[in-house]
Amino acid sequence: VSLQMMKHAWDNYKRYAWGLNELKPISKQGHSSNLFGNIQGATIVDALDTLYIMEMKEEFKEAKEWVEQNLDFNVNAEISVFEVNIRFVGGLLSAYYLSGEEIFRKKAVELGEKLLPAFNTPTGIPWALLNIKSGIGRNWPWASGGSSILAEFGTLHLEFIHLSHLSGNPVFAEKVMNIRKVLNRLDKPEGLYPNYLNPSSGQWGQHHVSIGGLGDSFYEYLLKAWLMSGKTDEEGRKMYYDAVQAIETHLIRKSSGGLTYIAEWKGGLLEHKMGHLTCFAGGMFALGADGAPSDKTGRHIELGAEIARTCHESYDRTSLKLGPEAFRFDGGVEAIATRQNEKYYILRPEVIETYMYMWRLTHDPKYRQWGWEAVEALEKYCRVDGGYSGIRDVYSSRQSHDDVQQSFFLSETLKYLYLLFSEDDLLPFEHWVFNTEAHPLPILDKDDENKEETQK
Ligand code: DMJ
Repeated sequence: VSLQMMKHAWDNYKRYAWGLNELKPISKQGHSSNLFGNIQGATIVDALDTLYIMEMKEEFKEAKEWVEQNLDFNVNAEISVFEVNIRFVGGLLSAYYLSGEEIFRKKAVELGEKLLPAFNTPTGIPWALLNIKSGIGRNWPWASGGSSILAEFGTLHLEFIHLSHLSGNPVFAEKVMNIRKVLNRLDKPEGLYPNYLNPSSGQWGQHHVSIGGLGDSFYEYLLKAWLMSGKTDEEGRKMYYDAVQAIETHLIRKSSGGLTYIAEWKGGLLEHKMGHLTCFAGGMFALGADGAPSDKTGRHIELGAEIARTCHESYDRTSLKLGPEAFRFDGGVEAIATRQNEKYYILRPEVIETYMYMWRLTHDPKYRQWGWEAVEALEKYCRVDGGYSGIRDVYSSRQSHDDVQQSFFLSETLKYLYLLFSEDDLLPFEHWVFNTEAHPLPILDKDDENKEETQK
């Protein structure tokens, strides 16, 4: 089924928005997000590996030809360093590792080089935004006193390690290792990492902590950096398990109805709200269970299962059986959105991602069943003639489409669904880690390095 879904999403993108960043499936035209400046083709680059994995050979070939002929980084564009890294660099790296086609390696390294000026700050903590022509960077105007964002500068590590590996140029790895150094020098309130860090002073901004938006993939990349290093990156490992310990103590709570959730922390006060984005953490805890301090392994798997259940409840308690952007555990509600502006669903993957990890790690059939419920809801409410659309209010049965087919729907949501219903030996966890946009990157173990050394 996910293959048919991918075909529908791709064919319509190709028909109505080819070469543009994303598709507007209702108005049947291109959608351009300012996150990518005027770099074009986000959906193509994000979808390359999904096409490859699903063996959509013709489509992969057209996508590759588009990359060869049209993907151009010599543009005057202000881009989000994080978004371009996870979607474009990540997408190109995976396409290279899966297909072995040199063009993807070349483009990935070329783009990586364009991103380097973002690190020209007093601390080396990169800017959020960068003009890739002038090399001038700045931060989001809304971010606490000119801060950079934890989930943004903390989500470069996997791709940059691979860029150094593939280019032979250590500069990429040096940039991300320096980020860790800065973080390790700082005091962390209650062992937690605030979402904001000022790249000039090297001091935290507001003490807000989140495992959802603004924080999320920083934690994911600590764990995955360790896994991707063939479990040699002890620093990444320690930072991850220490952080999870602090999260468990200060952020994880159980509702009176017995649902485990991860709250947000604002200067010591809890906001009992969990974002859809936070739902990825179920899969992360389960993936990290194996390496946890020995008395903690069971607890990490259990946390993964509990978060998966809570996030499933957030879907099940809506009219459309698709989850809201954020749900709350206060004012008498549990796992329900109470604010109008938190009721939307934009084709996000995190809940299905967690089902996929839980399925692979436990083989409990309920995760496939929950994934199937999501497929049915997507087909019923998000599929339209011109592709797939997000929904403005998952509690209302009146149709209200947002008219955007997000590129991560093709790279993540559909890929994780496909993996959920495939055998475990398709992209096995022993050999691959997924970047935060679901782009698989191979584990670089010590043996590989040795082999390459002797080949040289
Ligand atoms: C994706 O771009 C990535 O998964 C990112 O980590 C968070 N936001 C979207 C999907 O929701």
